[in-house]
Amino acid sequence: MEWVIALTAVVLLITVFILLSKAKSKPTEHKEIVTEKKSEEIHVSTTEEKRVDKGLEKSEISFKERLRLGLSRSRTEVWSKVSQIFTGNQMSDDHLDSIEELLYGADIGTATVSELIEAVKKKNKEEPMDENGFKQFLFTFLKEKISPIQSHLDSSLFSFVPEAEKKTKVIMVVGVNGAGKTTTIGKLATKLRAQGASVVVGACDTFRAAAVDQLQVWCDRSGATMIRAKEGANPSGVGYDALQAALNQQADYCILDTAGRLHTKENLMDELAKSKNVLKKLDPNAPHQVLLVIDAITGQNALRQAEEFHKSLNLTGLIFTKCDGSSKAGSAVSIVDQLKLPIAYIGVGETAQDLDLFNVDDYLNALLGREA
Ligand SMILES: Nc1nc2c(ncn2[C@@H]2O[C@H](COP(=O)(O)OP(=O)(O)O)[C@@H](O)[C@H]2O)c(=O)[nH]1
Ligand SMILES: [Mg+2]
Repeated sequence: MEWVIALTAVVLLITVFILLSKAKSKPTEHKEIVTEKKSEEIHVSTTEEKRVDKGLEKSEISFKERLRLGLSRSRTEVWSKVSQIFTGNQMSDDHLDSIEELLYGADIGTATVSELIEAVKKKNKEEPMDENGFKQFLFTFLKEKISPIQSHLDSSLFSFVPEAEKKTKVIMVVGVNGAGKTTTIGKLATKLRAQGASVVVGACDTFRAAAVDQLQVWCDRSGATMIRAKEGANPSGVGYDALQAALNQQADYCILDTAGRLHTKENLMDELAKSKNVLKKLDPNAPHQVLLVIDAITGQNALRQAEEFHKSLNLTGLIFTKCDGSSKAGSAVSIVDQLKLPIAYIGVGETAQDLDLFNVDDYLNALLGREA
C-alpha cells in the first residue's frame, strides 16, 4: 500500500513539473510574436498576419500585400465603415446621408462626392442595393473615373525594355518640400537598375547639401551615376550637365531631382520652368515626363498645388507618396479625375520595394478591402 502512495506522489510531482515548465515557455513564445507584429502596421489582413507570424522577412512581401498593408489606415478609418452603415438592410435615405458623410471623410472631393451620390440614388431606384451591391457599385464607379486617364500612362516609366536605338528618357520630378521627391527617385533608380537599365540622376536640389548626400546613398547602392554640383550652384546648370552626361553615356534614363518649392512662389516656379526648358537645347523632346510628387496626407489641397505646377510645367503625371501614413489615400481618385493626369507610381513606405506602378484594380481592392 505504501509503495502505491509513493508511486502516485512521484507521478504527481512529475506532472506538476511538466506543467510548470510548459507554462514558463508559453509567454516567451507569445511575446516574440507580439513584438514582431508591433513593428508592422497595426491593422493587417489575415494573409499578411499569417506571413508575419511565419516570420517572413518584410522584403519577401509582394507589392500587392505592401499596398494592402499601406492602405490599412484609409481602409479601417474610412472605407470599411460602409459595413457599419448597412447593418444588413437595403439602402434608405438615412444610408445615403451616412454614405455622403463617409465620402467626405475619405477626402475624395465635393465634385466627385456629388456625382457619386447622384449615381447611387439613380442606381438604387432601378435596383435597390444592399451592402455588397453598394460595394460593387463603388468599385465600378471609382474604377470608371480613373481608368481612362490611367490608360494614357507611358509604360516605359515603370518597365524598361531595351531598344535597338538607344534613347535617353528624361524624367523631371517636382513638388513641394518633404513630399518624397528624393526618396522616390532613389527607389525608382533602384527599380530601373534592377531591370538592367542604365540610369543617370541629376541632383538639382542644390539648396540643401543633405538632400544631395541622401540621393548619393541611393545612387551608390543601386549603381546609378549621379551628377552633382557644389551647394548653391545653378539648378538649371546641374540638370543640363546631368542630361549631357546621360547622352554621352547613352543612358536609358536621366532622372532629375529638384528643390522643393511652394506652388505660390512665382519666382521659384519660373526658375523650375527655366530648368525644364534648358534641357531642350540638348534634346528638343526633353523632359519626356514631368512628374509631380503628392504626399497623400495633402488630400484635396493637392488639387491647388497640382494646378499651379501644371500651369508652369505642363505636367505629364503624378506620384502619390506616403499612402501608408494617412487615411486619405482615397483622395487619389478625385485628384486624377479633376486634373485628368494619371498617377505613375504609388509609395507606401520608405524602402525601394515600397514603390510600384499605380494599378487601379490593386489600389481599389486594397482601399475597399475587397479580395482580388
Ligand atoms: N512612410 C513613408 N515615408 C516616405 C515615403 N516617401 C518618402 N517618405 C519619407 O518622407 C520624408 C521626406 O522625403 P524626401 O524624399 O526627402 O522629400 P523631398 O523633400 O520631396 O525630397 C523622408 O523621411 C522619407 O523617408 C512613403 O511612401 N512612405
Ligand atoms: Mg529632396
